Amino acid sequence: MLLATPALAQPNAAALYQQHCASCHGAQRTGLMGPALLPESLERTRPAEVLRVITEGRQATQMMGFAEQLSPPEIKALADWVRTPVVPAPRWGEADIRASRIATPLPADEPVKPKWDADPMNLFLVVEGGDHHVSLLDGDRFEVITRFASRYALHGGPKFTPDGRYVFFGSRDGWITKYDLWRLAVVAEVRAGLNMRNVAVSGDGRWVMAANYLPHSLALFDADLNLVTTYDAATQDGKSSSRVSAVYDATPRNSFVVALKDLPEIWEISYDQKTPATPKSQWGVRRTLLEEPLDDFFFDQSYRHALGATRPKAGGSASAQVVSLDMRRKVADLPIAGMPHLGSGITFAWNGTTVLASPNLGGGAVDVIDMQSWKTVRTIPTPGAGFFMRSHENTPYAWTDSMMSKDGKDRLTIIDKRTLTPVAEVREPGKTLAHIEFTRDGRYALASLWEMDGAVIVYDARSFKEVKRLPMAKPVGKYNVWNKITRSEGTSH
Ligand code: DHE
Repeated sequence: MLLATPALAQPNAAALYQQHCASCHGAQRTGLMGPALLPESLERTRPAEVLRVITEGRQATQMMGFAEQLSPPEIKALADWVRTPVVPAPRWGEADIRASRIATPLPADEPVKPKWDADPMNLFLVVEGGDHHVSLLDGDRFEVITRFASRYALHGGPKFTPDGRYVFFGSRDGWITKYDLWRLAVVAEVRAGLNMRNVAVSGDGRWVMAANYLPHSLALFDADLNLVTTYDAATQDGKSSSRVSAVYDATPRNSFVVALKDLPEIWEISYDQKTPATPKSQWGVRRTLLEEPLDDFFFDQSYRHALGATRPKAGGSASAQVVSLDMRRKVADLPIAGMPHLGSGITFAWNGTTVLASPNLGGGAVDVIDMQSWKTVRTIPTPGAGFFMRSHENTPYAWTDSMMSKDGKDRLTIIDKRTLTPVAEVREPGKTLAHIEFTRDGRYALASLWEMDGAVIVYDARSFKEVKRLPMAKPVGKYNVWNKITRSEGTSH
C-alpha cells in the first residue's frame, strides 16, 4: 500500500515574530529600539535584502543574524510576513505622540556658547545612511567636529532654526530629533507618525510640522517638539484621506505648504496668526483644488508658485504643472522630458530671466525652464538619470549627478550656467557619486561617494580638482547652515 507523505508544516511566521523580533521591533511591528517592520516602511527595501538582514544581521547595530536559530524556510516565512499589513492597522494618535516625547533640558550651569571653534554659519551636517549617523563638519577646515548616532533612516533635508543654532532631523519611522549644534546634544525627540516623509520648520523658528504616510496626517509641534495639534489629511467632507507626500516651509508667505499623494489638493496652513493653534482651534487649511494629485514640489524664490510633478500614467510618462498659490489654480503645464525630481532643482539668472533647472529620474537630461513663460529653454544631456542638482550664487557652474543610471552613476556633470552646456566631469570609476552642496562662499563643492566605505569629497569649485576626502559611511546628503538659512537659490530649502 502506498502511504501519502504528510505535507511539511508551514512555519508560523506570526509566532516566530513574537518570539524573536517583537522585543526590538514592537509587538505591532511599529518599531521600538529597532525600526518599524510595516509594509510602508519596507517599500524601499528589496526582499533579498530583508532575507539577508534576518540571516546575517546588520553590522554595527543590535540586529543579530538568525542563521543559527532559524531554518531557511522560517527566515523566508518571516521575511514575507513582515510585508503583510498589520490587522487591525496600527494607530498613532495624539496621545501616542505626546507620550513618545523625550526631552533633555539645558543644564542650568552650562555657558551658552558653542563648544567648538569654527564659523557657525559654515558648518555642514552630513547624514551618513550607511550606519545611521550624522557628522558635523567645519566647512573652512573640512574637519569633523563631532559624529553622533541618528534615528534609523533619516529622510529629507535636516531643517535649521533661522539663527542656525538648532537643527531638526526626520526619520522614515516618524522620529523628529531636535539637536543643539552649539552644545552638541540632542534637546528633544518625538515620534510624529509611524511612517513619515519629512519635516519643515517655520521661518520664524517657532513651529515644526511633520508629514506622514501612516497615519494619513500632519502633526504640528512647537519648537521644543511639544505636540500642538494634528490634521487629518482628508477631503473637506472627510470621506477620502491621503498619504502626505511632504510639507514645505514657505517663509515669504509665513505658511506651510503641503503636498498630498492621493488627493488632488494642495494645502496651505498659515502660521502668521495672532492666536496659536490648539487641538480645539486649529489654524485653517486653505485648499487649492487640482485636476490630479501633485507631489514632489519646487517653489519659485517668492513662493508664489508651486511646481509639482504628476505621477506617470499607465504606459505614459509623468508631467509637471505650475500652480499659483495666490490664484489657487494651475497656471501652466511644464514641458519636462521625464519624471522630474523637482525638489532637487535650482534657480538662477539667465539671459535676462530666471530659469529653473531640474534633473529627472526618467532619463539622462536636465530640463531648464524659463520661469516667466514656463517654456523649456534647453534640455541638457547628462550620462543618465539623476537625483540631485546644486549650485551657488558665487559660482558660474551647476553640478548634477546621474546616480540612478548604471553607466553614469560614477560621475558628476558640471554645467556652465551661462551657456547651459556641460563643461567638465568628475569621476570615481565604478562607484556612485551623488548629492552636492557648496560651502557658504561657493568656493568649494562637497560631493558624496555614496558607498558603505564612502567619503565626502571636497572639490575646488573653480578648478574642479579634489582638495580633500573625508571617510564616511554612505553619506546620503550634506547641508550647509548658511546656504539653508539664507535660502540660497542653488540649494534646497
Ligand atoms: Fe528623497 C528629499 C521624496 C527617495 C534622499 N525626497 C526629499 C524630499 C522629498 C523626497 C519630497 C524633500 C523633502 C525635504 O527635504 O524636506 N525621495 C522622495 C520620494 O518620493 C522618493 C523618490 C521615494 C521614497 O520612497 O521616498 C525618494 N530620497 C529617496 C532616496 O532613495 C534617497 C536617494 C535615499 C534615501 O536615503 O532615502 C533620497 N531625499 C533624499 C535626500 C533629500 C531628499 C538626501 C534631501 C536633499 C536636499 O539636499 O535637501
